[in-house]
Amino acid sequence: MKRILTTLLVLVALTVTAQADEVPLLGNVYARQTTLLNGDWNYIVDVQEEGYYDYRMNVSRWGFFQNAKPQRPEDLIEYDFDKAPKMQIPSDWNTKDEKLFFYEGTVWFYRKFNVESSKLKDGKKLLYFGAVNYDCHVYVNTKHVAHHIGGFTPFNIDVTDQLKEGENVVIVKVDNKRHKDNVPTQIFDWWNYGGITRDVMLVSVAGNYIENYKWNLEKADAKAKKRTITLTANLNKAEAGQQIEVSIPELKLKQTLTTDAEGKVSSEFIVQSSKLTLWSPESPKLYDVEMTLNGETLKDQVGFRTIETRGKQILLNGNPVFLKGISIHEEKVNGGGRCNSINDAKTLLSMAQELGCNFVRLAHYPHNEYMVREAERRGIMVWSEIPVYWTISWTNEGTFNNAKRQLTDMILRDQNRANVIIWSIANETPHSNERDSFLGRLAEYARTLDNTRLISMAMEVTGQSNYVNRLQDNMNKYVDVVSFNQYIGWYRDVNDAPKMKWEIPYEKPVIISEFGGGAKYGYHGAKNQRWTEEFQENLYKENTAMIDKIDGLAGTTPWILKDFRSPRRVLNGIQDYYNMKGLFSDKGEKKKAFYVLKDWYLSK
Ligand code: GCB
Repeated sequence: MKRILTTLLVLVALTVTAQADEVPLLGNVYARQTTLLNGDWNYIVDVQEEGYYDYRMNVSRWGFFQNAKPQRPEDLIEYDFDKAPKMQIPSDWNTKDEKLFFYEGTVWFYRKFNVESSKLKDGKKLLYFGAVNYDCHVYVNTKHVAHHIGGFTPFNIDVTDQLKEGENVVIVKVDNKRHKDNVPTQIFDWWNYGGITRDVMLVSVAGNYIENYKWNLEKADAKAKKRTITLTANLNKAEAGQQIEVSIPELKLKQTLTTDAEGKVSSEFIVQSSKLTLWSPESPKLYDVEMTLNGETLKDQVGFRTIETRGKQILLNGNPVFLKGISIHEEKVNGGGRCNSINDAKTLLSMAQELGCNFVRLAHYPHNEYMVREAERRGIMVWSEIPVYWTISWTNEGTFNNAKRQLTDMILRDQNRANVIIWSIANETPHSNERDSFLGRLAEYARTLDNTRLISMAMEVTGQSNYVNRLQDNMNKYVDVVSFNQYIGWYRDVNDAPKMKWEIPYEKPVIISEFGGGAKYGYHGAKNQRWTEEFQENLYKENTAMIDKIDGLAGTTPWILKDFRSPRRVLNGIQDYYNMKGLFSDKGEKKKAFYVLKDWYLSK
């Protein structure tokens, strides 16, 4: 009893004195001083969440996060992290433990790490998670430090006061159960990979640090002799009078900026047009940029380009560009599993480049930062998207806030990537006033965060009669680019693509954000035989010919680069829980349709 009391007192004292909070997202985390906490973590599968709720379903004070150990022989403690199996983090449990292949529920993760006393003296320590799918509670040395929802965006927690010299323990309860009010909602056509799916890091920052910043090249007339680069940046604190030295050495630009009362700076840099190499797929030029605060320098590599629309055209650096794209899920080749490394990014992007792409749609959620940065280095433009997918709970304010938070963190993480040209706010959502209001607010909010990029969403074809397809969507006024998915030749109108006409009554560029059909690699037959490579090949021939005639076509991202796992795809012998619409098989073999799209892109 005495011991319990003492523990309680200590707990109370800790809650009073030590603060731990999720803090606004750090930009450019990989350039900071970090210690990776990847590697082996112990895990406990907790089907009934007994590590969190007591047997009356109240949140238990004695949950697994206490990391309790028997102190006396007679003590009863029915879990032991140190004896639990290990899993390599980052990863997804579905492909790491075969018993968990279909599992959707709670898994606890645990690891110890050491902190040297010298490291605790100055500054702050932030615990950074690249992504955890979907809902997680984080505990440091038994203290609850964060509850985060949303499976594809990063978050960071100030754990400075929780850490101690020597051994520290972090425990994460991860729950990927589907819920109607979540984003995404209960149903979606991809594998619900659970776990700590991206890098985990302990980040050391000074007490005052540059939290985030945004570089941008102002639009200008093609003949402009000078160009303006803008920078805004903010500290973690609203502190005036702090000096930030900023430079782009290659352009010989240098300024010392002083923070205002909100801890912000903003400035303009004027550069001769002839000296500036713009970022483009042909020349993905990145400049080193440096920002120094109190002797500590934060470096990044930033590209300068403009993206805008003019009538039905998309203009990159003032010139019309055709987006030769492909949709991609964040899934590894050869058996699936979440991508989480630079090598995974290289594999998928090389496949896209073999196809002749200059553009990728990173569907249906923000992909990891390696992917976006690797695409930027290779000159591949990006459509980045949040998982507002299908039947979202449009009237639920919590759902809206969740979507808004995911949108915010997607933008805050990638706002300096020159290759990201489109923020997409939704995919194939059913029309209603409630949905228009939800998405309208989201689009307007996205513009307040970033008015330098294009906003779009994947719409659907609404009406057709006598082979005339019509796109009508009240969201047309909110988007810069009208994008829609269509499955002529697969879900509808097999053989009729050649007869189809399109009416898109908006003076905006058009992207066909999806088309395609399934085929099993190596399965051959007549072109009207479903699932054969020939069927898919013919579908691609007919679809590319059809969409070529669409007025204002500015690009396309067919569905999809490679076959991917989906629990909705149950046809034995053909699908076996894979969506087979890939141009590559899961093993990376090219199907016949690959060459059709490649040739079409070559002609563009
Ligand atoms: C769609 C969805 C995508 C699906 C695809 C399909 O329209 O946007 O997530 O996977 O169709 O294969 O049916």
